[in-house]
Amino acid sequence: MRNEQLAVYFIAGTPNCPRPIETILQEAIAGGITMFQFREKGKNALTGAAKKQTAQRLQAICREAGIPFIVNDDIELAVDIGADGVHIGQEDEAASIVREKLKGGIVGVSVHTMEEFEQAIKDGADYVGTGPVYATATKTDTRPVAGTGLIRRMKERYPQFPVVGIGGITLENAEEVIEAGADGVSVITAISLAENPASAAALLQNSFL
Ligand code: FQP
Ligand code: MG
Repeated sequence: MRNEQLAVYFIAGTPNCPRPIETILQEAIAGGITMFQFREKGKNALTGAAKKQTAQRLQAICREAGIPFIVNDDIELAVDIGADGVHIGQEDEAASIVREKLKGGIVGVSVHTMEEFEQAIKDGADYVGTGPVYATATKTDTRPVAGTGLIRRMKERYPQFPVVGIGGITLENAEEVIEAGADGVSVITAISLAENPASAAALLQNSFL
């Protein structure tokens, strides 16, 4: 993958979307998102065949648009449908094992410290997501709010390694995350709950100007 593909990284599952997730993804793509992660979890999340069918519809939309389709946590599903990659956290399967299962695919890892970051690099991660940069309501089992300091130190030490910020990122604070050195911003609700997901995505792109 290229670092530029992390620029505006949209994450969503059906529970995050007040309208059909396919529609919101299409609008987000029209606004200029560069990557998509299917994160189907929490209350009312789809499972089994319904989850797989939705994943395949979203995968087709991403393929058509030429953006990577990443699956959160569910490595089996990612392998089954031939996703472009997976995203795993510290509590999920090890990156080295995932890399083996998903031959040639993108492996993203969540990190919260410089130590976890360096381990992820050793394990062969393609990019890392770090946060929560700001307070978030979407995920309850989070680490303490990190601010932009860790991103700054990570990119000072490994300038070329792809890093995306996550957690509480909005149209207002996205620029701060990019200014700290992140290759991109990852958001759920800033796009999924926006009145106009396309313009929200476009405004997030503007953080790079
Ligand atoms: N960073 C990113 C990304 N995506 C994520 N899903 C996470 C971090 C969080 O396993 P994890 O991953 O800690 O929690 P969950 O599985 O509930 O999302 F870099 F892609 F922006
Ligand atoms: Mg996870």
